[in-house]
Amino acid sequence: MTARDLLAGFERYPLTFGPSPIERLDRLTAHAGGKVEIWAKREDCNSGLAFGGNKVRKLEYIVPDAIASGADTLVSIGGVQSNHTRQVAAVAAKIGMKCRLVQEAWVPHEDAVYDRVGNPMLSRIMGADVRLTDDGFDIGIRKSWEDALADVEASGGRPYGIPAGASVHKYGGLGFVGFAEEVRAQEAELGVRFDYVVVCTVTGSTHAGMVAGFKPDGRAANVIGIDASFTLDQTRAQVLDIARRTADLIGVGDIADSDVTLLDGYAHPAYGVPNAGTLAAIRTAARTEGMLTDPVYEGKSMDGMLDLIAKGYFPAGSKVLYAHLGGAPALNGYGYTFRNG
Ligand code: 5PA
Repeated sequence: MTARDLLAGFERYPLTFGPSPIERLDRLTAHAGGKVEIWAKREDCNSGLAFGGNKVRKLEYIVPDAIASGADTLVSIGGVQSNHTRQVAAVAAKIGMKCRLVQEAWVPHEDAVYDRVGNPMLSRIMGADVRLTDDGFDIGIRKSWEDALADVEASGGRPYGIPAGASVHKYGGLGFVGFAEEVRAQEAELGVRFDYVVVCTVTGSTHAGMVAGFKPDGRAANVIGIDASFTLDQTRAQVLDIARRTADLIGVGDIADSDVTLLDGYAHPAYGVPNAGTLAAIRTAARTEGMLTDPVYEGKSMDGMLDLIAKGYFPAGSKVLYAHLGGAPALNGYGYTFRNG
């Protein structure tokens, strides 16, 4: 089976530059002891749409359905500094739709300007109707989002709903099946084979898409999810569910519980709140590679990867591919934390 066959039956609306680059992180590799090679696949620069990120890749397979539905407004949801909602705002602008965003109070934050900078600011600039609510963190289907859909409809609009992280959407997992296909093609070009992929997991469809996409070559369980939700059981159940539905869609057979590797220990003390390990990892990646990661997601998966390397989780000689999923705009909401660098 050629890699591209997995998504042959699905329409894709191009929003990315093409395959995202893969690079070897030599200084980070040396910093981490040199026994394990660290590479990165840069979803954080996958598109010219408002800094890109993992949601742009997912939305490529959702936009055709949105257009076919006759909708005129994309309606989505996330925390105040959601990267996902910023990417939905960018995509709405790009395809000429309106955008209504619910930004829930998922994170207890310190910075007074938290809701004025970074992602919500970018979404406002792109014309989205940004509404803040007081509801707390939850990756499931939210009443505030259903209310927003009803509200758009009541005011004469034609809403198209995209749930948190575009995850619990029938096509939410397809984008990261495409990631797996790209990796296989790039491995052939580069003459390398990655033993592990490290990914930050919260609403689940990034990880789930990879599980389905790597299932045919036996690498599903080598996708190492680092939980950043701090609601591990709910996230694990959601990853499994999306992986199974996505595997069904693309016809790659059954997903076993053991195909999902989701590790605990790096999300504390709460979703969106960095711990000392998160901050150290952010500074390490920035100071060795000039690569920016954020306190909510990628800093946590970077911490997880570096800690696992230090503990000998990956056998010596392994090639580890860090999936950099974006998120740096949220750094602006953490100015106090980084006031001294
Ligand atoms: C996000 C998600 P999943 O939600 O698909 O598991 O991806 C986790 C993730 N890295 C990893 C970055 C930079 C992310 O933005 N962000 C959400 C958001 O609202 O931004 C969906 C939670």
